[in-house]
Amino acid sequence: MSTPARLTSPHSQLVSGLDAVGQAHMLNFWNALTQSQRDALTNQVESIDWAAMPRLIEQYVRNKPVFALPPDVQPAPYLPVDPDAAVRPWNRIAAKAKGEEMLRAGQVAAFVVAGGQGSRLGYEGPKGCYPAGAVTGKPLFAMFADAILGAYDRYGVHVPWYIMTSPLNHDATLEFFAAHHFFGLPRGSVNFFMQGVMPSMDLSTGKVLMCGKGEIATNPDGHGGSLRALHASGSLDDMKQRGVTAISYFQVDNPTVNLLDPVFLGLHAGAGGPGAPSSAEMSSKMIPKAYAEEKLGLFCAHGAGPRKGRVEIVEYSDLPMEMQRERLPDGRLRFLAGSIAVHVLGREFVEKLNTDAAFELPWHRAEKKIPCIDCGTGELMKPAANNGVKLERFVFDALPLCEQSVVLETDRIEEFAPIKNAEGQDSPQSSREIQTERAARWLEWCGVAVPRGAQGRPDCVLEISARTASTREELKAAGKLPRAIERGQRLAL
Ligand code: UD2
Repeated sequence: MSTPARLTSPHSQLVSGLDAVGQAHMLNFWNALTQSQRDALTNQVESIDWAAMPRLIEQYVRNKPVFALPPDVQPAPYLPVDPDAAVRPWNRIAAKAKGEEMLRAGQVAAFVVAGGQGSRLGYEGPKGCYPAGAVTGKPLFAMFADAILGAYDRYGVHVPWYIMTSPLNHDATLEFFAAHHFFGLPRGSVNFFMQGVMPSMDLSTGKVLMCGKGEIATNPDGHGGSLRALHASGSLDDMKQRGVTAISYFQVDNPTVNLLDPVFLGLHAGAGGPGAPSSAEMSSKMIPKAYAEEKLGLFCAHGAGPRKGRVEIVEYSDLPMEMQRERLPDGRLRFLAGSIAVHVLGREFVEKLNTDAAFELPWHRAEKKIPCIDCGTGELMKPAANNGVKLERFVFDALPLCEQSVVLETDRIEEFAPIKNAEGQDSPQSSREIQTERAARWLEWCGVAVPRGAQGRPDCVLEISARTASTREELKAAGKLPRAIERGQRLAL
């Protein structure tokens, strides 16, 4: 990555540097600021790569870049959830054995991206603190900690956990972990680091917005910022010292994610897949989209061009709707594979990106309502309509840079119960229902009777901690199961 050109104090240099890029309005209230406010603003200004800003503003704020689809875009091939399927069968036993070997050897790290703003849910505070357990109301972070503790019980290794925060929620996240005694995890195996931020810009002028007289309005630079932040924070070096080769990446909003899945890890490492075994650089899980309009990124492949055959996730808003509605002769959606934002990143792959001077992920533009001050009067404004642009990078834009990439199908009920919205789809309520349905299926598979209502839905509320089991086989092995669940019962195992 190229070294960003940053401005340095003293004040006169800040003024001339910002003036040169048309952003001197940020210092309009300098004389009214206290010394500590001036220092804070100076630090903020110095942390931004101003040399890059005029080009970004021209490209993404004053203009709306048109998304370029991969040439001759095709649906990406994937390994089916059933390893014995007729198309692309694979060897589950070999993949699982390899993944378990990696876990036992301490070669796997867990990595959650938790720096987002979580504005859709309307929850104050870091999303990982949200009470998500269907029965226990456990916070999301505690549910992930359970999975890591479960891996210790099974493989005898403390899997190191890396948590990416942002300046919006870093301190609150650390306080939450401290208050909960790191959920029983050894302190030395939990690592926090902050992602970068980008200034938010005025939609019509491209001027940087100020959220106070001495503060720039910023937004986290997207989960794609993690690829740089893993390096800049020293986390990659730390992983290398620990012998980590595979980074298990997941989002903070999904309580049923199987975050240390040996089968997926083994496939990523080249075991059990079709063809010659060779380790992938970045792998992904997908679920079949429930309907054409479902808001999931879509696994596509380059059908032509220099990256022919490579995988790329195209965001649902970027793939034309008529393509999303295309059907195969058997009635299935042609672009079926939706992303649940679960990946394995090769540690060496992320290192390679960070040492490549030409590496840069694209920016994505989003129009937002951003509270800010009027830089003439200093008055605070709460916009009723979108007034600003925020720029973010997406981690999955690294996929087309991979020569080898595994896409594995999974079952929606097994590992996708995200909490994104306050109500309706992907809400706390829908997540509790999926957690219960998954637990019901596992229990029934183990021979436990589960009461179901008229529409076949479980007539009870169930939650299985990932410490108890992360698969139905582990649940059976855990034993001590009831013979039947009572109607209306709330049971956490
Ligand atoms: C994401 C995917 C979508 C689909 C879906 C599955 C994008 C753009 N879209 O949609 O294709 O796969 O997930 O659940 O990713 N985050 C940070 N820092 C940031 C921004 C986000 O850590 O600067 C984290 C955030 O805390 C969360 C995750 O990234 O864990 C997802 O972010 P989102 O809510 O912006 O993405 P979403 O749910 O719209």
